[in-house]
Amino acid sequence: NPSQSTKTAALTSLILAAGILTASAQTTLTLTHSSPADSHFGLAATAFKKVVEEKSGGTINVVIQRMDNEREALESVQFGSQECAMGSAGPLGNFVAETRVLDVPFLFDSYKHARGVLDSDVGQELLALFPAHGLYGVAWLENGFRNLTTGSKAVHSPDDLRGMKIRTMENQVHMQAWQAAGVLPTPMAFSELPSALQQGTVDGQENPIPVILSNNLDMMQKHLYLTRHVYSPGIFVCNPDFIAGLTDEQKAAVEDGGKAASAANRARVEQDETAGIETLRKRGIEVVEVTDRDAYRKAMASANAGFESQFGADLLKRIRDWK
Ligand code: EAX
Repeated sequence: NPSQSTKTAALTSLILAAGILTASAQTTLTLTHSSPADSHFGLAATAFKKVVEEKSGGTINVVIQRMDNEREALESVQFGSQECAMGSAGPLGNFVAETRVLDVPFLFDSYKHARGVLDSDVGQELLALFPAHGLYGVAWLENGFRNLTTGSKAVHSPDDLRGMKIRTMENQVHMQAWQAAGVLPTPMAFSELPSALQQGTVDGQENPIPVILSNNLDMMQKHLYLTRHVYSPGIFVCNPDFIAGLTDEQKAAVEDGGKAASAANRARVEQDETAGIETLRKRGIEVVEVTDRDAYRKAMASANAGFESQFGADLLKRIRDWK
C-alpha cells in the first residue's frame, strides 16, 4: 500500500525532526558538588536534578559531577565554564565578602537558629549581593556545625591546641578565630585534605559530622571533639548569565529545585547528626563530648573585636538575637 508507506515515511521524518528540535532546545546544566553522592550535598544535587528536569518539561538536562576544590568550583561558575555548584560556604567570602559574617564562631546556638537566619531577610539580603560579584545565589544549603578532629595529639582543653597545625578552609574568619586561640591555621581546599592528614602535614582539622562521615575522615584521625565551634553554611550558586538566558518556566524550575535541594540537604544533615556520631564511634574514632565548649569560645574571643569592626555590631546582634 503506497499511501500507507508514504504516511509512515512522513511520520518517521516528523518524529525525527521533533527529536532534533527537542535535542537542540535542551539546555545542559552542569552542577558540581563536594563530598560523595551519598552525602548531604550529593543528595541535594540529586533532588535538584529531579525537580528541575521535571518542572522544566525536560528542557534542562542536569549533569551532576563531584568537585572537592570548592574555590575552583566557584571560580568556574563565575567564569561560566560550568553552570552551577554546591558545597560548603567555606571559600565563598573570597567572592562575596559580606557572607563572611556567617562564619563567625559561636554566632549560632543551634541548627534552628542558623536555618532561621538563613531563611530570614538576612539570608535573602546576602543572596541579593551575589550578582554584583558574578554569581547567582540559588539557595543557602547547610554543611553543619564544625567539630575538631586530631591525629595522634589529644586535646584536653583549648590550651593544648597552642602551636598545633590545624587545617582550615580557605576562610579568613575561621583562620583569624583559630589564630586567636594560638593555633597555626593551615588553609587548603577540601580536595587536599585527605593527603595532608595521611602525610601528617597537619595535626588535625575541623568539619561537620556529615563531612567526616561521608568522606571517612575518621579513618585518618584518632580523636573527634564535639566542639561545634562554628556553623558552616552551604551554598548553591549558578552563573548569572546562564540564569538570565532561561525562560520563565525554566527559572521557576531552578528556584523549585533549589528549595528541594535545601530540604534534602538539611534532612540528611539532621540524620547524620542524630545517627552519625554513634556510627563514627563504632567505626573506632574516639568521640569526646566537649562539656566546656565555652572554653573554646573564650579562646577565640580576642578575634571578636575585629569581627565587630568588619561586619558591624548591629548585624551581629541582629543575627544573635534572631527569634
Ligand atoms: O564538603 O572544606 C571543607 O572542610 C568543607 O567543609 C567540605 O568541603 C564540605
